[in-house]
Amino acid sequence: MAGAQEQGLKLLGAASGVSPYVIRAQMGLGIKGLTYDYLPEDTRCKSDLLLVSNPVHKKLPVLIHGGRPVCESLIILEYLDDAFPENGASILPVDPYRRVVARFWAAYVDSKLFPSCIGILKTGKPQQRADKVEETLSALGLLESALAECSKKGEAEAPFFGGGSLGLLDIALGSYLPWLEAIGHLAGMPPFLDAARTPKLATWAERFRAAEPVRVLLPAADKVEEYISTVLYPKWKAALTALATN
Ligand SMILES: N[C@@H](CCC(=O)N[C@@H](CS)C(=O)NCC(=O)O)C(=O)O
Repeated sequence: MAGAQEQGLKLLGAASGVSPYVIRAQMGLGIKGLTYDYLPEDTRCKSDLLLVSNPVHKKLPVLIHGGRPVCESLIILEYLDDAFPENGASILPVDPYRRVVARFWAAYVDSKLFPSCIGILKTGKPQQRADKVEETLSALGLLESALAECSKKGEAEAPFFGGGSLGLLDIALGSYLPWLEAIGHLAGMPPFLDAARTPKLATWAERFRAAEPVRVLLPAADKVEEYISTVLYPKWKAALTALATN
């Protein structure tokens, strides 16, 4: 489905292949049927192109369209909808109220769910860890109710947060699925999403993993576990040591 408009689409992504944010952008590009050049970055040694394209946060992903950079994964998804309205399904709902609801929960997933969940591994203190587990489960409980509400489509329940097809919130939350699995496993806990506590989310997660273009983009949980063990644990340890010595 290549067209003149998509000329020069480049995605600055992570070489690790496990970044939920980069995967979001890839899912959006897949939904829109767009072809692009993938430029893998080593986050320990950022390229000049990344630093010039995202001088504020210096983070991935960055979508470059016709030489102009678009930063932040959720903003990239919105941009793809606006820039390529004729391509594939719409990522954001068309209805203005449903759009803001999707944006609200996508922001909640980033600002509350994921920080709580990764926080479980960042602390060695049992009480702090228990608090983070509680916060994660409570956030998932709220998302379970949000799914029931968002996926209402007439009388029947639609399969995704976005209704009949994957939308912004599906991608925002779904990109973290391998991370939730990996964090739960590393913390020695039962899975966060289970049929008894969050039945709708558990069924949604199965559907999400099987959907195109998710199937080929979502990394296996053990790859994320390896990344946490070999890259993040040492990084957190170094940060704690630096804090203690300053
Ligand atoms: N809010 C950003 C988060 C992006 C983010 O954290 N990207 C990671 C991907 S690995 C990154 O670039 N990390 C490198 C760094 O923090 O220096 C988004 O949604 O795009």
